[in-house]
Amino acid sequence: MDVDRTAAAIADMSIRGAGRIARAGAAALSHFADNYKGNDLGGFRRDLEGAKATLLGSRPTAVSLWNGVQASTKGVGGAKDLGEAIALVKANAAAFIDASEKAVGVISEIGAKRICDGDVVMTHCNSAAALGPIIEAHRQGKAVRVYATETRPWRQGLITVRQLAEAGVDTTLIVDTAVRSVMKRVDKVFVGADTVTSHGALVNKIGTSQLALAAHEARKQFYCCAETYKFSPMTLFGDMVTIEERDHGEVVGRDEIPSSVKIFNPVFDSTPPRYIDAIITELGMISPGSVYGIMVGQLGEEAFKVGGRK
Ligand code: RUB
Repeated sequence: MDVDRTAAAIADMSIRGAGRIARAGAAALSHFADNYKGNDLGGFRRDLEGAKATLLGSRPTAVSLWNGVQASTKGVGGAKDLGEAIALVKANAAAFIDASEKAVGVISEIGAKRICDGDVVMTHCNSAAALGPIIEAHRQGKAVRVYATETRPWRQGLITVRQLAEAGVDTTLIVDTAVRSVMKRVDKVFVGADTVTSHGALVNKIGTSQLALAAHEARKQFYCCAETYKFSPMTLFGDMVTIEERDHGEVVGRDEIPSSVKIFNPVFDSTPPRYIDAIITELGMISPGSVYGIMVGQLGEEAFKVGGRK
């Protein structure tokens, strides 16, 4: 799909979920490179910047999209000619998509080991990375039962319960307001991530922090499943994560309530690291405090030299 259509599909959420939007962004840049009609390298680089900006303007919170776009365009500045630049974007994008898909497989294997026979797991929204371990544990023959939240207002929980049911997992749908009450029946919480900050905070679907608080209060384990391309390099340098606010029409019809009532529809929230037992990544199970070291390793020392930040 081309860049404009991909950006529109991400914005209207026909493509959603941090991993999927990152792969869609990479695929759109590959399509852009493959179909480039110009004939000079300078023009390609300029148009590529425009394509990146279009994609990044679609949704603000998931850093996975930014990391996918950066990974797909790495090295273009050093390309000798147009052909090399085009080939580079296509190869980078394909490598990113492949690594992203494999990462979910590794997270599934690692996460499944944290699920014991007979465990009851709660999950929120719809996350491929969080469902992977549950489905893998079930595939391994462990008896696992799941409580999945509805996830207002988009009701991504319905996608989750369909996927779990299709995989044969014993699944119960609950409304979001039932989280604290149901937590006493639960052993572990598994959720995904849109962004993980350098100090290990988790930015994920609105309501995630309520699950974390309820799990903490009930002394239940809380796991975040996140590929490392959901780690935000910008947060290392002090930037805040932008929490997306979406249209009030997603919450309630305007004519259903008095016109004087305002509607606030933030779609992500932040869970402090102290409520997270571990982050399950493709590099292994880590503490929230280890995120900083992994990001520094991935960025390289150059980024931290005074004036070195691009
Ligand atoms: C989706 C959401 C998911 C993460 C991780 O929000 O919060 O938990 O994106 O998903 P939305 P995955 O529906 O608003 O995009 O593990 O699939 O990347």
